[in-house]
Amino acid sequence: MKLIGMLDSPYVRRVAVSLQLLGLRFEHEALSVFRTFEQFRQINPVVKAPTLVCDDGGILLDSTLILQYAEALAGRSLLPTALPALQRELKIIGLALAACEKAVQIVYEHELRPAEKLHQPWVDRVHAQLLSAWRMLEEEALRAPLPVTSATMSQAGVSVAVAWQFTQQMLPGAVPAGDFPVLAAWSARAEALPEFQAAPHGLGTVRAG
Ligand SMILES: N[C@@H](CCC(=O)N[C@@H](CS)C(=O)NCC(=O)O)C(=O)O
Repeated sequence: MKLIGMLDSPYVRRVAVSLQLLGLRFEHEALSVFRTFEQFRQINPVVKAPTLVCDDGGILLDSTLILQYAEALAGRSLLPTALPALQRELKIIGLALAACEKAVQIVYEHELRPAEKLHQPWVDRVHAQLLSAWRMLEEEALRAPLPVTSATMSQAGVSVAVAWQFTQQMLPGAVPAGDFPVLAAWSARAEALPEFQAAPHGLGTVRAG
């Protein structure tokens, strides 16, 4: 199977790291939804990253749905089964995905919209939502540490780590690391894991494949 999309997308990176943690082999093609729109469109006319091209040639989109497929393929899950643990896990994933969405919205507002058309009240609203998501995640991480080894990393951990890295890289200063000391320290440990090192945020290709 082949993962399509750039590792500067937290959604693509989430899938790239998770596939490795699940022990699945895959190829990676770092196509951009912007710079290589036409090439991407040949694979998925909707041009959404990530796109997964399955071994039978069929395509899947949306990181969460791709991960559902990947877990069925691997015969194991990065989610806990016990209900209280699952509830906390899903809350953290939801917050991390909201943080990704809000950070992406701010990036698009600045990079895609002409400066004179930027609507500051909308940017302020989205920034406040972004900060709320990170505050809630910091509280969660303070309340009970998130696992941070290759053997224990769960989907919540993967999602928080890629969301944090994306926010810090793409919106420097928008979510000051000093205000989120638990997450900042935890993220550094997550990024040092081999599965993250093999798929660093940026323009490159997954090294593990
Ligand atoms: N909910 C989706 C979000 C994916 C998403 O928005 N990806 C961005 C790249 S970071 C994209 O495809 N942008 C191009 C577009 O929406 O037209 C997921 O989890 O995969």
